[in-house]
Amino acid sequence: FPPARARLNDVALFGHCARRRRHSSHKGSHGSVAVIGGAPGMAGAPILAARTALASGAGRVYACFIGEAPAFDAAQPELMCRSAQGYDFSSAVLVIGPGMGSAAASAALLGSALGSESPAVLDADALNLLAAGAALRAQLAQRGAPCILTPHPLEAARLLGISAAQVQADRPAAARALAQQLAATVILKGSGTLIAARDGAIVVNTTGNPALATAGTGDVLSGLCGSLLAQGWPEWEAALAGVWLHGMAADVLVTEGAGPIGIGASELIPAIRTAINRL
Ligand code: NPW
Ligand code: AMP
Ligand code: MG
Repeated sequence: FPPARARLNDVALFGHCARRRRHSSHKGSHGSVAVIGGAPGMAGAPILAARTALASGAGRVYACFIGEAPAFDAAQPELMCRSAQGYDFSSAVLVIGPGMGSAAASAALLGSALGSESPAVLDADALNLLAAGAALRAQLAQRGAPCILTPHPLEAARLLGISAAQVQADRPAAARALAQQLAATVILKGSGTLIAARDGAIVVNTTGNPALATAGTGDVLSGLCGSLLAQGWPEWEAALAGVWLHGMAADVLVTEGAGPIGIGASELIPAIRTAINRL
């Protein structure tokens, strides 16, 4: 883990949040995460997020599908696969949006989830549904619970009603505007990911590389941020550390010669586990 070791010093900003596990701790001590997504054809997205949540330390993880739920995840039977319809959104940190689709049923589920007081990470189609729905945005702005939004530039553009090129032309302004308008910590993804707080504070992430430019890596990030929230990290630190660890995992894989070409999002997951245990 040689380059990571030096760069882990960067993490002093939020290292106080990483606690050793108490000897007597149990699964209930480490929080629960429910990932909500998985419209037909996109079941892989919530599975990636849910597997990441487990590998980064959450005590219990549910994968909740808009489409038909698989009986279980054969590669990771620890996951609990459920239908999103009728799920009790009050009992876990929510990661909403990976592969969720934009059908009316997805919008209704997002509204129900936002109606709970659970901390939430909103990603992918949850962001697209928010962009299309003023009532959902109003519901979000009224919530008191911790909330992290993880848009890529096009998702940020949809939310702001501008083009992705305009977002990219002034990334700090776009990230700050979203954080203020939607009352959340915003992770504006892409090379040099920005993390923006409601009060205007902004941080540029130093880890990560083009190995991450492949399908599913954003779903992994949302599961990681949800897992840190579930383990008691505050919203700001969970966003900073989630982005940093996600990029660090990709950097380690490249250092080991596994990339940048051809890394799959699922390969990040064990590398994230290693990075978080080092932390
Ligand atoms: P372009 O090509 O430059 O015009 P979408 P999505 C742009 C699920 N997934 N810098 C870029 O636009 C997700 O969870 C399911 C600049 C790109 O083509 C969602 O629910 C998977 N531009 C759903 O699919 C694995 C950038 O945005 C466009 C940028 C759709 O999500 C894959 C894509 O945006 C996927 O995660 C950057 N850094 N990054 C599964 N296995 O089930 C992105 N763009 O149209 O919102 O589509 O992000 O693929
Ligand atoms: P998504 O588009 O939602 O799948 O998210 C892609 C993830 O990969 C985000 O965390 C991006 O910040 C990251 N990513 C994509 N391309 C790059 C790049 N060239 N350098 C660093 N990170 C990247
Ligand atoms: Mg995405």
